[in-house]
Amino acid sequence: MASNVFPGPVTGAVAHVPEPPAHPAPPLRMVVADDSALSLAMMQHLLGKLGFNPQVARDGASAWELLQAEDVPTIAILDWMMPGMEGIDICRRIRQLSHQHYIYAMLLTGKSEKKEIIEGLQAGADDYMTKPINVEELQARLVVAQRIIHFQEELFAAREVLRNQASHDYLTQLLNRGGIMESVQQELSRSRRTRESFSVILADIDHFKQINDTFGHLTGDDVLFEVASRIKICVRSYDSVGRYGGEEFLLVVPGCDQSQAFQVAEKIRQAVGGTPIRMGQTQKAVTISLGVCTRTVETSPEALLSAADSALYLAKKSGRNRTEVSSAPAGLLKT
Ligand code: GH3
Ligand code: MG
Ligand code: MG
Repeated sequence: MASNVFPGPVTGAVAHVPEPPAHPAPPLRMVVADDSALSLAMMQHLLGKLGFNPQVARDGASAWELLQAEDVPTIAILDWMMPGMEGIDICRRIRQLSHQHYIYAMLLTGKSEKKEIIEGLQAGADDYMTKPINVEELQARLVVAQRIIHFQEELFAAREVLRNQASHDYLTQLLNRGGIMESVQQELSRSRRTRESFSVILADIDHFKQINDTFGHLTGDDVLFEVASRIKICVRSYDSVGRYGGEEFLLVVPGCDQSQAFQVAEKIRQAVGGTPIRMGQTQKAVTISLGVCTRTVETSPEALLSAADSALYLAKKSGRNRTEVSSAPAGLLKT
């Protein structure tokens, strides 16, 4: 049902609208929806004066479409009564969206009964304004909205930092053991669905203890960082690299069969060993040994890792600075 509430005169003279701050924060993306062209034009005008540049919608469905855009709007000012999807329905839908991005929903309506206000807030509106629009009230409420949004954004950013810290290794900035094992698990599930093969590569720096013993632990740390950086530039964006242990690295290379994974491993071996690494006043070649294992039939992460570890052990035993490919445990992996 279309709203027949005339927006009425704007109270709080437009001439009194305070100037936007001299150095405004980046403008928030905003959607305003109203089926009354007059109300919409008035809101657009007022919001423009307050420094906003809203996207407008003449019905609920169009507003909902705008709210689902990739560049999600942060504030939605919604008329309650609109044909098709009402503002209150949009509030309910907004609250069902994932909380990657918070949309601050304001209902703007001629409905001013207590029970209506309660219903609107219960549907998920963060704020409730009644028509006719009072420009000073609108501005004050937008200041509240911005304060909450700013706080939300800080919380989301802090959560992202914590998530990143929980899955990454501080020294090398690679995934940590938990992070890379999650990638193994995910890739295993994906390859079960797609029947596509994928490989893991376990790599271990040769005689790393000697580097620590000769140049000290801090230089050892620098070498770890440099080796990690060289490994990273050898892989594609959809490969995962993690620090599996002290001087051991684990790579997950989706879509790679055994010979392709062997080539990746050899590329890494050459990138690490091909150019000496600075250690204090001198520089020295550092080599790495690698074990490759390819998933071709049902297996577990443990079996996969254990097979890659056996291949790595063989590479160490056969003289280091080399890549060996897994000879799979019987019945688990086909080579
Ligand atoms: P191999 O060729 O058989 O792999 O010999 P290796 O010396 O590399 O292996 P070993 O396991 O004997 O020694 C690994 C060393 O790595 C011992 C440990 O102190 C060192 N290490 C582990 N984590 C770190 C770290 O975060 N920083 C530094 N500097 N050293 C580390
Ligand atoms: Mg080692
Ligand atoms: Mg080791």
